[in-house]
Amino acid sequence: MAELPPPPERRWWRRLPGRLERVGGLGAQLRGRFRPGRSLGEELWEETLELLLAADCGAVVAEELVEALRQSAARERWREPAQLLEGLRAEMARRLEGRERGLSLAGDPAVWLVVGVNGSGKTTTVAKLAARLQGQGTASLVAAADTFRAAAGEQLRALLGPLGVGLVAHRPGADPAAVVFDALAAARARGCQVVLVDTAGRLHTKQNLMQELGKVGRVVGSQLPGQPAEVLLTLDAYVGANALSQARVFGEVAGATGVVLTKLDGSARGGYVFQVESELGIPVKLVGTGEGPGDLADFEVAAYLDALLAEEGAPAGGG
Ligand SMILES: Nc1nc2c(ncn2[C@@H]2O[C@H](COP(=O)(O)OP(=O)(O)OP(=O)(O)O)[C@@H](O)[C@H]2O)c(=O)[nH]1
Ligand SMILES: [Mg+2]
Repeated sequence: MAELPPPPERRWWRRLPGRLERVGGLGAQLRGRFRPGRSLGEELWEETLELLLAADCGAVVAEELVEALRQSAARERWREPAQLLEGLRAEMARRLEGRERGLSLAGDPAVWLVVGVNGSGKTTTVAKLAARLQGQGTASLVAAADTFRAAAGEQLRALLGPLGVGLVAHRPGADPAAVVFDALAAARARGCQVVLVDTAGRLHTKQNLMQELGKVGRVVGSQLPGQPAEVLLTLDAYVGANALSQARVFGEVAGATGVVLTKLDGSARGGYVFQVESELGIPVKLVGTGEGPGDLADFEVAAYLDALLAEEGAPAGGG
């Protein structure tokens, strides 16, 4: 019997010891600036803006947050800088809350497409999702639709083998749409509830990308109206802002419904979630915190803001 991954820990940042210094750093630094007795003036707004920029919130979001804070301070007649931290948290929460972050299981089966630039963590995420679904007692099947990279099928076989999750793969160079077609038929025959589709990241041109993803999407839609239920865009947190424009192309072409922020364990981009959501307009649904099958967690707004604005480092205790 395959060994199941450990249950995902609710508070994902606690699995990143020493990695999210800047996450904790922002809270500590804001507290340093919001000292009792300081006047709520230009200097303080400038400093707040700089800290938000340094935390990777992105210029647009950082300016909007400071502007909202400035207006709240005037409207509510705040006198004490300590009130700003509460106000900033509320503004941040307002931006992040109310977005659908759950993964849709609608469909018979539900099809989840995983797309993204090369090396961003697509194949690993597919395996993590298969492990998670299996842990929940949901049968899934994986379609190896990255036929572009010769070793992609082998990589999936190695990751899925220990889990005992089924894989549909064709020869390298085969038509990805044909792989998906076969996988859908196999999933229905076996009564699988979810089909996970791994796609290629290394495509030469946007034209090529459009054609290939378009064809995969058409096959899914014609076989199963209303599908795919999810199109998940993997985004490497480590590469930061440089990756966003490239990722946006994938997201737009594929019609992404959610972002998987991968490799968060290797980066310390505290405010990056704001930048991602504002630049891509797609909610972050999952975070990748390692290479193992269990290293995938739901993105939770309250937990994230707790960590981001914590007094120092990642908060200890609690579960
Ligand atoms: N530390 C860490 N490594 C990760 C994470 N997700 C993926 N990786 C690693 O990143 C590398 C690339 O991951 P893949 O899943 O192969 O990426 P991909 O998008 O499928 O790559 P291509 O198919 O070549 O486009 C691998 O070494 C993974 O183990 C994560 O959340 N944390
Ligand atoms: Mg891959």
